Amino acid sequence: MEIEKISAREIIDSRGNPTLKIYLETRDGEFTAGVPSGASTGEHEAIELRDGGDRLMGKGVKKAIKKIEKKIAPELEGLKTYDQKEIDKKLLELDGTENKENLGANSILGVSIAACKAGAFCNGIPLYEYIGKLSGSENGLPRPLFNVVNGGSHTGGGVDFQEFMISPDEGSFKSNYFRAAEIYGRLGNYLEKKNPMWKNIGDEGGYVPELKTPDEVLSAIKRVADVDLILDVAATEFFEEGVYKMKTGEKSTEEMIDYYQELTEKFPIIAIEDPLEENDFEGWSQINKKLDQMIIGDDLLVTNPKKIKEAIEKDSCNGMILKINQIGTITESLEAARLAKENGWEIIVSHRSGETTDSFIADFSVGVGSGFIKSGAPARGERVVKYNRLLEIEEEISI
Ligand code: 2PG
Ligand code: MG
Repeated sequence: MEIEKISAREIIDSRGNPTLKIYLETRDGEFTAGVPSGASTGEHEAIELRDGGDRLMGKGVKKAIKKIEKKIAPELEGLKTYDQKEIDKKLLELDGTENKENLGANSILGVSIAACKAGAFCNGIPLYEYIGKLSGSENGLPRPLFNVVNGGSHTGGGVDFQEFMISPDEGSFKSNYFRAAEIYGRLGNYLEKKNPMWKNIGDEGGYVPELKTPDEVLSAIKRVADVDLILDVAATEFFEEGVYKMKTGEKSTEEMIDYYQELTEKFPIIAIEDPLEENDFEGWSQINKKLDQMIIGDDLLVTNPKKIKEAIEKDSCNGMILKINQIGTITESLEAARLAKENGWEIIVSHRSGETTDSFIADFSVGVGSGFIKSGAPARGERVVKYNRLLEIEEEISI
């Protein structure tokens, strides 16, 4: 099955920003992909191509569409859809830059995902199974992490830490998902009683209560459920002039580490993502040594094999966030997963705060056999479409 035509259109994402939808046509059907976009993006992520200027606040993707239709399509049309490596290699060659600024990681990723879906179809197997074959991993259902309180740059004026996640551990994916939805509902009722405005939500569907400190948020969650907790601090977002500037005052790196230790003694926290800023590999090594919790690199690693190798050498973390749009192609994402696994790290496949209703990452997480997935709250269409797809996969796999 060959690629006959590739085109793209500008659509709107879950945050109201323009993004790309890609259409890849073959003789046997059309395959589409929606491209996600972050807010708390890492400095070293691959570059999204946006139009600039005034239209749509500079965020339009017409330039990216032009690159897809004029540069990428003519080179890829005629290639076999089952050759993901070859397709991704061609995309990298065409771009020719280190950070994908020429074609844009958004253009490249959309085409790479659509080709992957076509590849699964022409092999006559489910997408997760096909990704499993590409990655050489055993398929497995991930344990979900649900973001129930939003903060940082996913809110207007929320608490400093960006994400407060819960992760029921009751066995099946379905039981964890449904339990999380129940806790989410109970937490909403609890917060609403304190103040109806506190039930309002942020970019990833979690509540945004007007609480000042992470302790207060964690205490509120603890009031409604005894459940494992995960933080995404996204610390780079409030790191300024060598210190962490929070609403409650400033902290040095050492003080931040002590603060995390205190929090882990008070609450059942199993993992902390981006506890320190994205360039401080040494500070990360200290916290990784000091705490027993999983220390997860997101902005630190940006799903980039080079950064992952540096973190492995310095022992800066023991887990990584895997975001396909941080690096840009499926093949490179699989390489990142392979490196992490080889080193015994945990992998959390992740959505972005700006999402579409494409459920690709659900299949991707099962395919690479990641231990975890995070896709926001157990609420809002663009979040639950991934979790709901995992329900289907779980049922399919268990037959
Ligand atoms: C993160 C992500 C997703 P964003 O920091 O992990 O939750 O946020 O997409 O804004 O980078
Ligand atoms: Mg993060």
